[in-house]
Amino acid sequence: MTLTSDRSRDEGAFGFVAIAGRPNVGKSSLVNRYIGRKISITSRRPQTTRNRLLGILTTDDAQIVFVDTPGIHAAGGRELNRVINRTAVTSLDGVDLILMMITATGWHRDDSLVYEKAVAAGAPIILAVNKSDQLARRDAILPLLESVSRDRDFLDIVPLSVKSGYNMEHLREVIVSRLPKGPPGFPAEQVTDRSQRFLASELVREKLFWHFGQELPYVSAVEITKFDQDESGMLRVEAVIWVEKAGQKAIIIGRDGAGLKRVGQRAREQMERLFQAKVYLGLWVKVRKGWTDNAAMLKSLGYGEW
Ligand SMILES: Nc1nc2c(ncn2[C@@H]2O[C@H](COP(=O)(O)OP(=O)(O)O)[C@@H](O)[C@H]2O)c(=O)[nH]1
Ligand SMILES: [Mg+2]
Repeated sequence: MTLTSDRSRDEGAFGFVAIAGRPNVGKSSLVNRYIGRKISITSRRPQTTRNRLLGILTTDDAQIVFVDTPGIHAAGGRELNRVINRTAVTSLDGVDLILMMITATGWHRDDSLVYEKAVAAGAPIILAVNKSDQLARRDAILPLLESVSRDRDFLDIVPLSVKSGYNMEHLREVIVSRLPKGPPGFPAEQVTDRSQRFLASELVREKLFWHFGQELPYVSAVEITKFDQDESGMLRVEAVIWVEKAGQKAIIIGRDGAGLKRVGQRAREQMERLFQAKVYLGLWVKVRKGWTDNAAMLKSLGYGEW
């Protein structure tokens, strides 16, 4: 058998890679950067991601299916938190690889919890140390790389900056080298498993994170009540923002409706970019007391479901 004939029968790599990490290390940002589109919302606050979401990266040599997960953290309190944490942990089951993310600032206590869950899930683990752009000097990361690998079992360790793009291609190649060979599982043009409807609701939720104070985004959920495309190609989207209290509703709506208008405007712009269509967006704010602790309501809003 010659090398050439071997190579001509070479198959690409295909597999599922779950991204595990405590909240805010840059998991969703990584998926968006690889896919080249905002399919997973991000913010400076923890727990922005609530659902499992696939980001599918197809290249000549491979198809990598990233499983974006909510951050794993020491959960407690409301049912919503428990559901989110459960989703994060069960998303690690049955994947080919786990990409664990930490940041260059050091190993945190919740990182140990994440590592423990990743080991329990059973797939080999690659460690990415993100936000290396925040270090004054690139080699300042070396002591951390050295210390995290002591007593822990990583296939590879890759310093990274999703923000600057540093080592993104290198990490992709490392992942590809560790994935099984096989034909792609999804059409090359498919970038996510989520519907446009879901992505629309997430973009509205992202703007709540961007525009409102500490608490509000955590007691808000977005339900799409209409999603139609008319003959002209215009998308008509209507959505309800659920909150827990009348006061929260007043805050979102804002003076003369200015708050809601701002959220609507920004969300609409991003929908137009993502869906490549003109969008009409109607938003309403409604109060349902205790929805974050109501299992039935959480289910009807799609939490804890794949
Ligand atoms: N400086 C810096 N910030 C980053 C980097 N990657 C992500 N971020 C920021 O970190 C925050 C959390 O990102 P996100 O993707 O939502 O984190 P997740 O909770 O792990 O999904 C956002 O404000 C991102 O813009 C990076 O490489 N460098
Ligand atoms: Mg996220």
